Amino acid sequence: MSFNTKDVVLKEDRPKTLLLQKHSDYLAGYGLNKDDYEYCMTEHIRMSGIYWSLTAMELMDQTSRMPKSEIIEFITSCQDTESGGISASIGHDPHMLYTLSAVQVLAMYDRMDAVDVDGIVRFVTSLQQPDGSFFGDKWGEVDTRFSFCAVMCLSLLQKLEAINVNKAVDFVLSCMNFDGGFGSKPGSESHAGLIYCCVGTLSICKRMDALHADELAWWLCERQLPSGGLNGRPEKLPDLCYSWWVMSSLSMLNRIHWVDKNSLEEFILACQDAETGGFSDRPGDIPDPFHTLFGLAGLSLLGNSSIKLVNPTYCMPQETIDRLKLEPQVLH
Ligand code: GRG
Ligand code: ZN
Repeated sequence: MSFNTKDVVLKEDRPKTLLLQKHSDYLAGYGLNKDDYEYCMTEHIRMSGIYWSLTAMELMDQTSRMPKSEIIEFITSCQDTESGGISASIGHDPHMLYTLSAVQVLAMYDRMDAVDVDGIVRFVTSLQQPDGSFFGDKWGEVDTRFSFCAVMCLSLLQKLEAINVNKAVDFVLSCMNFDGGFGSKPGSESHAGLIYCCVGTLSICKRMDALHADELAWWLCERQLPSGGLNGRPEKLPDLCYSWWVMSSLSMLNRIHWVDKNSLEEFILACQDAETGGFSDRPGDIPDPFHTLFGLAGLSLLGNSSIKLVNPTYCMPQETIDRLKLEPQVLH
């Protein structure tokens, strides 16, 4: 029997240095033409798109290139007066995911006054269930992503006590698997993206003691492939965004050195588009703002000094987390 590892091969002519100016130009130009095909096709995730772009610009110290007043006005228009929640775009339904993205953006801009904060707290608390889990919106899908969005959102508003934190933690712990990892709900397969959400929830709720740190970190570092890139679960291809989901989790676990940093850095740099700027999921693919943020944030975690320090729990600049006096827990 033979095993065929799913992986990519890095080409000799790949980008090997960080193309910061190109990435800043790429994000500054994104959405300037509102009729652009890609821009139209991403309307349903616009609020998160703004969070990805603004955070990436913050990490590059290029925030002034983003249209601040237009963004704040957009967020205000996306809040639903009835439920208090925030939607991805004007006229869309409010959802936990976009409520979090909006709050993250307002936290970075220090403009929480632009929304009805009590409304947001009402929306998030209304979605907690008797078992401690959270719905994403009124339609009732349960996922550990929404637990994370809820606690991150409320902590940024300094209102974490508005929910039952103990029950929120109990639900997340009920999603822990035999391998130390976590899935989207009890019994679901471990997945690096959801591990980030669950470890992040425990970090904000200061319950990192409940993790099986060595087992979990072992599963996470096994995500590294010969190319240096990381996959999200066994037998899958590497994808740049796992440089965030896996490395931020390892960073909260204080075990980032369990991964080979040099080969991961080479993989991340190879995911840059040297012509258009921006990062893609794998070398040679089309770039997007989502992978651009996680490429830069991943390099920040690896210690790249030309990028600002990112907070591994919040995926926001450390300086914003310090200004808000938040102290998410990390293992020592
Ligand atoms: C503040 C950064 C931040 C996030 C907010 C929404 C959220 C909280 C986290 C999402 C975590 C997550 C589930 C990430 C995974 C994204 C992804 C690449 C999904 C694709 O999954 P599969 O299984 O792909 O289709 P693979 O890589 O397994 O083939
Ligand atoms: Zn990805």
